[in-house]
Amino acid sequence: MSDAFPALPADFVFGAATAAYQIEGAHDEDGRGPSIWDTYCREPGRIEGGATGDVACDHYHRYREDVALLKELGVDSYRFSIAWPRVQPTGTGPANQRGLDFYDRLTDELLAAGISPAATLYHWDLPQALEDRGGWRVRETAQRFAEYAALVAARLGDRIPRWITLNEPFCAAFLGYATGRHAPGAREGRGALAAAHQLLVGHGLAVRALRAAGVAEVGITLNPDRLLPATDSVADREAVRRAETLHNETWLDPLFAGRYPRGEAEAWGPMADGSWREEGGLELIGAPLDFLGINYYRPITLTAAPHRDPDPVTRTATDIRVAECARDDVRHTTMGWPVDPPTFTDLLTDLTARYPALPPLLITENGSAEADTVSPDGRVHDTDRIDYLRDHLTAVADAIRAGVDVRGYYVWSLLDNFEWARGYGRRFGLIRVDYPTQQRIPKDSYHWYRDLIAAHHHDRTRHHISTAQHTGEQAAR
Ligand code: IFM
Repeated sequence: MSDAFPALPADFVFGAATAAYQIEGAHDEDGRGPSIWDTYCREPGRIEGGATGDVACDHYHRYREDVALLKELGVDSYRFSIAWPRVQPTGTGPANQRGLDFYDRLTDELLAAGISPAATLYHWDLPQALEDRGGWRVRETAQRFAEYAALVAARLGDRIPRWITLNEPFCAAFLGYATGRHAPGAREGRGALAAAHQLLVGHGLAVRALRAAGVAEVGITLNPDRLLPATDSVADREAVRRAETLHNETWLDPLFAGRYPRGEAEAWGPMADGSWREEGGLELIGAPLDFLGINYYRPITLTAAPHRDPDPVTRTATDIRVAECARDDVRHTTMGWPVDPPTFTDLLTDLTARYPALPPLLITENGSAEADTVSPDGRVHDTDRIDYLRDHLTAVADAIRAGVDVRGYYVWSLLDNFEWARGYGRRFGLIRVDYPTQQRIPKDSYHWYRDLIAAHHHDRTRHHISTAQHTGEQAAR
């Protein structure tokens, strides 16, 4: 491995990630039904610039070109998500085969390119018909999710080895049902806690369905946060404590410690009565997993926000937006997020210490939104993104050296895409997308990542050859 690149284990998996609603477009083709994001984007004032995912990167029609770019990049694995409303337009009933056909074609294209597919079942695009019946607040949605998982696995489970049930359920529950910053745009503390629980139950039921279908690997992707108090004051430390419950323990405790979060009574008061939980929930949620996916971008520095909102859940979820401090000691990306790679190592080592039952980790997202421009030479010289990726991969290598079991890393994202409430103004891609023409321009970071992967593969081959030679020589002796 060249000195310019972080040293990672020989069998480390390099990948790139995307999500259906952010790239596919084709919002009403081949029988796809509306999702909560189609509805939310049409509500005035929700999305910057009034953008929608109707066309996005037109990946639905251009997936062959995009897989060719992945092949050229040299990734071992590609993480994409499956749109539930393509498979079940109203969230129930038999599979819409035309919807599944798309993922069938994509999967075969990836396999033919030598790339291992990794599929996320839920990256936030709930069929609108299910939201109309209560959405993630109700148990029925968790049950429907498991049925959907079974339909998809029956068609694709023989060729997709790696399955992720949910992506960042924190966002689905608390941005979707508490702050209203994501679809479906609700602001209800109790509803958000119920959604958090039913998302986890849905995960547990989907794990069962995927295991029954015999798929190779099952996991979930969380976005645990590294939360830091702005000062040592009691108020700031309490703000961090409540945020710990909301962001981290709500997910990690039932999944990996067999308990509901200890801090919830203190954080949510009477709302923490758990009236929405059923018996046996913990057993279902805590089913053993093959890996935990971690999405990490930046630390959050918090100061206590003025408590205007009487609902402790919506208040804590909203506090993050109100109380997150900009820092003057580090650079910020165009998301306004501070760049502080050592906090990534801290997060990974801390999680490993706090949750002894954690399965192996995969970094399922990491990347940065930068103010990219096309230079007169026709290229995108995104040196800030290269620095970000190198420094975060180095942070992962440091965590591995400290004893954390990290098996792979997926860059977010392959393509510039629809960044939810921020519309198309934030660019995370290794590949620039010129939206009016849909032209793809690989950025300098794409070439950097390609070289890193090639160097790693080269070293791996050399290692195998020298090990084989060594073993051969020993046998000959
Ligand atoms: O674009 C999102 C992705 O959908 C989920 N994780 C964070 C990314 C950047 O905000």
